[in-house]
Amino acid sequence: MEVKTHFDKLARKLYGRPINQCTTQELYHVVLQLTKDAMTEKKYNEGEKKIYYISAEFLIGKLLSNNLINLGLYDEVENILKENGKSLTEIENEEPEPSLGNGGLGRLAACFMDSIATLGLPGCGIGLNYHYGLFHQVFKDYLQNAEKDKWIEKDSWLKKTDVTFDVKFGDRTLKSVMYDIDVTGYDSGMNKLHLFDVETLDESLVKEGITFDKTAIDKNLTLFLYPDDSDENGNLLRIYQEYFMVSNGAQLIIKDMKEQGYDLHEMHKHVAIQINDTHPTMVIPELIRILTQEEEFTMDDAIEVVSKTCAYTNHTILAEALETWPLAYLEKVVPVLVPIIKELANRIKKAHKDNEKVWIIDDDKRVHMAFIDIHYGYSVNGVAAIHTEILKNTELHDFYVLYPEKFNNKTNGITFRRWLLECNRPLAKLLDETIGTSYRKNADDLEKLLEYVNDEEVLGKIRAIKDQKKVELVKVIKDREGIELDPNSIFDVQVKRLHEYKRQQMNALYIIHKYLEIKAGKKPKRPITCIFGAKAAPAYVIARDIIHLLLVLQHIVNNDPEVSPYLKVVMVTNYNVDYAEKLIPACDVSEQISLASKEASGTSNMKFMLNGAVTLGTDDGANVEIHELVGDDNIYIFGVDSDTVINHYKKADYVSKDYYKKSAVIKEAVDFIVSKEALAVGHKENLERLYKELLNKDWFMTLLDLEDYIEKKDKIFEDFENQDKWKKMMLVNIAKAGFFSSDRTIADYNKDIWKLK
Ligand code: 26Q
Repeated sequence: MEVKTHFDKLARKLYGRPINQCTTQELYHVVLQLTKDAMTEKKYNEGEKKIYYISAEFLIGKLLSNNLINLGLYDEVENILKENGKSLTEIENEEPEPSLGNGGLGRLAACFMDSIATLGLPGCGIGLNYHYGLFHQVFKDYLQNAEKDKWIEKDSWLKKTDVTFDVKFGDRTLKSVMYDIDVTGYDSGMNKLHLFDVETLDESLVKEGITFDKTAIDKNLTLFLYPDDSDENGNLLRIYQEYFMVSNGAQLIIKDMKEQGYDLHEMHKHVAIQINDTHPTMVIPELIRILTQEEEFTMDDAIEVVSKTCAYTNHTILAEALETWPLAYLEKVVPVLVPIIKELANRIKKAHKDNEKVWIIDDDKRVHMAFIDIHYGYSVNGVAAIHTEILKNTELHDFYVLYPEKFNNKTNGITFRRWLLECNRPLAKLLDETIGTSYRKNADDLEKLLEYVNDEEVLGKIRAIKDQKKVELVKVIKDREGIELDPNSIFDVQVKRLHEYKRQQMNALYIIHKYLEIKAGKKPKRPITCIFGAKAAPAYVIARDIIHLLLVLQHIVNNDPEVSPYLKVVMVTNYNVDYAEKLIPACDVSEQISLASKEASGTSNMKFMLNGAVTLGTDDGANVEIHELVGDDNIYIFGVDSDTVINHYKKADYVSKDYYKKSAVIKEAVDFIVSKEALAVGHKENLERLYKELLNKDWFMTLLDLEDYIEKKDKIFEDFENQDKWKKMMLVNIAKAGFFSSDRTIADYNKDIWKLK
């Protein structure tokens, strides 16, 4: 049936009215149904071997527009709506966004789902159906508050299946329910995202904010996603969640294999399991348990086949973020796995008697989850070139010596469907008109744009699209935050989880520095708008203090009539995928300022580049590869390099106070945190704690790089005034972004690790 006819029929069927008489909310449900109907005509990808991507997080974002684009229906639906006086953008706003991820790792899993489907590879995601996701962020009294974030509605993308498994914990057995979300590929087949849930979940358990009874496991298991927070690591509930996820995953894999008539001894020929960080590590002992206890495998055979099936991705080099669980916790939650884990650990202990550093269970009886993955998996990958090198040379060096052949790099990528075609339609259209549409399937073709680096017309159009996107963002921020911005100012954006190593505090110190300069009469040539978006893990005290400082600065700067014409600060509320899609296309300067060696890859850096922002960053994570691709002239790099940082840690010789004492600029900026002006707005407790942290500890070396940062940032703002140069930088960044398509990343995973046909 023609889309238009179907659309009209659906509107009448669901609401008894033609399209032009439906409300926006009604139309959302009509378009949802229309899209779902179109998806029933798609086939699922099939093949001899399938990839199971297991992840505690899938930060999928809203799906309506994404699916319409992948199905090739977006323009048609948009036009039909327009003819009826309605707008697809308004309808998009009706869709709730699932917050099933913390940040990079979760969003990466979602981009990978899109690319696996697009490349026609048979695969699925396995995760959990958190009813309230991470949390919804609100600001009150210049502080972050966390609220539950309900996203599941009666009518949604979730499809309840009749697949169910028993999962046996130490103190109870829980029955699962499997929900599926169909993942459309761009102009290709579909795959499924399987999200497991418990039948007995009780949403009414949640009381004030995000507090709930932590002991009622059958009622709370899938209520919330855990924040990426080392302080709360000890919580048993996280282990319950992880085991529930992988036990369901393992049972599903065995069920699928049996249904296909495959021999379980040949699992590695039909299944590849990608373990997304250590969170799904227990899938290894769980599969071994099932094979030895229910399928009559010998331990040797089970270990062999599972080891040939499982591959591990590491996303962090922060030692404190690597999961190690007390054996006693595992004994309580998953006693069935403990004998297997002990057996796996004993084999390693025996084989490497003199090398305690590679033992799975340490002297404190903690189980190192990553070590299980490395010993009993066939591949270990980092997520950017420098990250993999640091893993090999430093963090996981002892393992690299044992298994050099297992280590490989897979530089992260992003799906261009969401991060270009969807969030920046005018830019996609310009590219279509200028270099043809082949870049949509073959991202490297973006390089064709380089031919236009001296073409005034194309350069002008790129600039005009950026300006249009800035105007659109100004409206969004006015509506959502009530803050008025100047679209002619420079938009400088730092959006990512709040973490000390990402150094939002360094950006804050720059703002203080600029504020003081303006107060002293030194005005920037063009107004500057500093935009932040970040959630802090609720138990991460200093991270919350940094948010507090940003909100205090927002108040002071924006309300100072001497300063606000030249400088504005906005911390957007509840930064999420939807906000990212609006912020990223509107950004001039992309802040990627982590302490060198600490950011495994970063992925927003790629999204910004693709949308024509210029990076101000350290040589860290994927910034290093961006730097290599665009060259020194099209990026602004500052700060000490990763070797220097690693050396400082080794020698423990970084003393932040030395930098504070040495530089009047640094001292002035840091002191402002506890100045009369700041304390008049903010809270003494938060501001003093942060001040002391910077002065006495500064574990992530903010003050070490601050002066260089100020200098480079002033330079990038100055260069913005040379628009002839700036427009070329924008173009080069877009043209060189092809490497960061997740289609390339997934093709690499497949070629080197999964080997699906
Ligand atoms: C661990 C234990 C208990 C509770 C939570 C966690 C936990 C949860 C989430 C630990 C870490 C995370 C998330 C990590 C993450 O997002 N890492 C980012 O991954 C991106 C994709 O590879 C990289 O680009 C980023 O550099 C990296 O920080």
